[in-house]
Amino acid sequence: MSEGGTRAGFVAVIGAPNAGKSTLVNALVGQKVAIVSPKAQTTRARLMGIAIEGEAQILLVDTPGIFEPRRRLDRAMVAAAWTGAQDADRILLVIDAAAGVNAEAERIIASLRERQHPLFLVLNKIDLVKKGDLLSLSAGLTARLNPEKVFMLSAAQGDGVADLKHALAAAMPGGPWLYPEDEVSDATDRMVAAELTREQIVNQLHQELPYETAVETETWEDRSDGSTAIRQQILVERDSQKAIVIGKGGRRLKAIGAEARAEIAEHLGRPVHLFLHVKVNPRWDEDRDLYREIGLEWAD
Ligand SMILES: Nc1nc2c(ncn2[C@@H]2O[C@H](COP(=O)(O)OP(=O)(O)OP(=O)(O)O)[C@@H](O)[C@H]2O)c(=O)[nH]1
Ligand SMILES: [Mg+2]
Repeated sequence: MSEGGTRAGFVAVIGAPNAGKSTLVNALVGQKVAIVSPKAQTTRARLMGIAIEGEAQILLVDTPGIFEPRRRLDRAMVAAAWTGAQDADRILLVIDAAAGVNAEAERIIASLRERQHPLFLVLNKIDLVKKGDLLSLSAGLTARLNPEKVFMLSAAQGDGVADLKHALAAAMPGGPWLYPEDEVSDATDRMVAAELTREQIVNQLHQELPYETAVETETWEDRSDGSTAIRQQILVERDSQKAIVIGKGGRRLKAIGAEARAEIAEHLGRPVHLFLHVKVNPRWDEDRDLYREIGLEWAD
C-alpha cells in the first residue's frame, strides 16, 4: 500500500440496544467480528472492527447499546459507548427503522444534539418497513440532527452497505494505516472465545438470564499436537440460573459448549477442546477483575 493516497480514521457506531450495530460492523468488515443476538444488550464492551475500502482503513468502534443505566454494569456499558464516540472522526448513529424513535433513541438524539459531532445517520432494518414510513422517519431525524449524510440499509441482508462503506472511506482523513492490512479486529483470541460462548448463552437461553451471565477464561493452553484447550467459567447470579444453564442431564450446557467450540475452532483455525463450568456468584457485576477481563472500565 503506497503512503501517498492512504486514509485511516475512526468511526463510532452508536445507537439504542438491538438497533443492529454489531450486525452492521460485521457487514462492513466482511466477516464476523462481533457477536449478535435478537436480544437487547448483547454487546458489553467496545470492540473495534477493521474494514478496508480502496486506500482507506476504516476503524469501526462497535459499542454497547445506550440505555438508561440502572446498575454498575449498565453504567460501565453506557460509558464505554460514549467514550468510543468522543474522538471518532465520524459518529454513525444506527436507528432501528422498524422500532422508530423509541425512548432510548430519544435520549441519544438529545445527547448528540449537544455534541455537534460530525454524524452519519443510518436507518437500519429497511427490509421490515414501508417506504413511506421510512421517508417520514428520515425527514424527522434529519431536521433534528442535521447529519452530514443519511443511509437507509439492511445490515442483515447487506442492501446499501456498500454505499455506506464507500462514503465512510471518503470521509476518513489522509494518513498511514493504523493496523496491518490482514487484521480484522482488535480483540484478542481469548476475548473472542469468551464472547463466542456468551453468544451461545444469549441465543440458547431465554428471558433475563443472558443479561445476568458473564463468561470468564480460566486457562488457555496451546498444545503441541496443534490443538488448544480452553477452560471457561460461566458466571450466574443465582442457583436457579445455574440449573437452567446446565439443563436437564446437562443437556443445555452441552449444546452451548458444542456450538461455541465449533465457532472458536473456526476462528482459531485449529481444533479446540472447550471445558465449561457454571459458577454462582451473586455479585459478579461488582467484581473489578472481571470488568478488566471483559474490556470494561470500572464505573463509579
Ligand atoms: N430484519 C432485520 N434484522 C436485523 C437487521 N440488522 C440487524 N438485525 C437483527 O437485529 C437483532 C440485533 O442485532 P445486533 O447487531 O445484535 O444489534 P446491536 O445494536 O448490536 O445490539 P446491542 O449490542 O444489544 O446493543 C439481531 O437479531 C439481528 O439479526 C436488518 O437489517 N434487518
Ligand atoms: Mg451489539
